[in-house]
Amino acid sequence: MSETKGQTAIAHTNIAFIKYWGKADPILNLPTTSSLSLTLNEYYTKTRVEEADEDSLMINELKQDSKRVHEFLNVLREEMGDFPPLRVISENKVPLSAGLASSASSFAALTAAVAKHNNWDLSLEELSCLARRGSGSATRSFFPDFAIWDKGHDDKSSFAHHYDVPNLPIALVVCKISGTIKKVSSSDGMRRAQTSPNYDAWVKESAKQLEDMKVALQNADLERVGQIAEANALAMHGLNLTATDRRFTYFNQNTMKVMEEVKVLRAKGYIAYATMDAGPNVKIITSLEQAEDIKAYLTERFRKIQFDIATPGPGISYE
Ligand code: 2P0
Repeated sequence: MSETKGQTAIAHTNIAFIKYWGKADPILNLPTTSSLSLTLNEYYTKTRVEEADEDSLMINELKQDSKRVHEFLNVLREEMGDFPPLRVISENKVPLSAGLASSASSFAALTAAVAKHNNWDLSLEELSCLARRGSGSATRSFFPDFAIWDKGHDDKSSFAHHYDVPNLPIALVVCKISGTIKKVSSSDGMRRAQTSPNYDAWVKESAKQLEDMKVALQNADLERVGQIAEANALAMHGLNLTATDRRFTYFNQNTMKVMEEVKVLRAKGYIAYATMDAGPNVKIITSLEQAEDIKAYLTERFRKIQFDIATPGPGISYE
């Protein structure tokens, strides 16, 4: 039996501790700030590309609108040279569009699969640079554990690299508050956040927080890592609330309630800091040792919310 020629790649999603929230160039996806993330073991996208008659997209066995993927494949064709149409078949183990950054793992896996399929000899940094054109956060999903996306100043200088952190026993308690499709896309959210009068101050503060975060990571100071990440996330969400173009929030009542419990947990002596992305879910930064306790505590209080424990994950791989 002849097998269809194709290639499969697996990318894990990442959660930013220092967020990307604004574009200096929306076409090239150049960010206004550098960002830093942790790749997660539990959530990933596995993508296979096969030659076909036209570009198409299936996610979890359902046919999807392929416009964004088709446009991205055309960017790759422009940058790297033409290749035939591709059927893109994705298995997504990330809750779709609910603030668990499925576009990060999706565009990283797609870029890697297409590159390998076409025998392009590229470094992880070069793949990261290409993936940026599909989705900014995808730049960081090629690397295990921690990655930094240096904002750069043009197409070739804006990509992520691995950030080596010695022995940090970190875990996240992921609160799956809502799995519904978000109302404001990340791109639209960023555009509107950039109309906040506080935006320039955020850009400046973010650069300082990134440097502080590197020190905290090198010192394996989990408490400080959490403090900086929480402050950075709240400042990001503050931009949304203060946008002059249709202010908005991704938070709902449960987001606020879980955030209150995070403070209670801290008062009880736990390491617990919240970070939120383009959705209502709260990710609680804690230690591997305390994660189960925190999960049990929250499960007791929020019977309808599902809590997962996520741990540092691997970089890109192929099948
Ligand atoms: C991040 N997020 O750093 C930030 C924090 C969400 C909140 O990157 O427009 O899907 O495709 O470049 O990467 C989500 O935005 O946006 C994101 P595009 P993306 O993880």
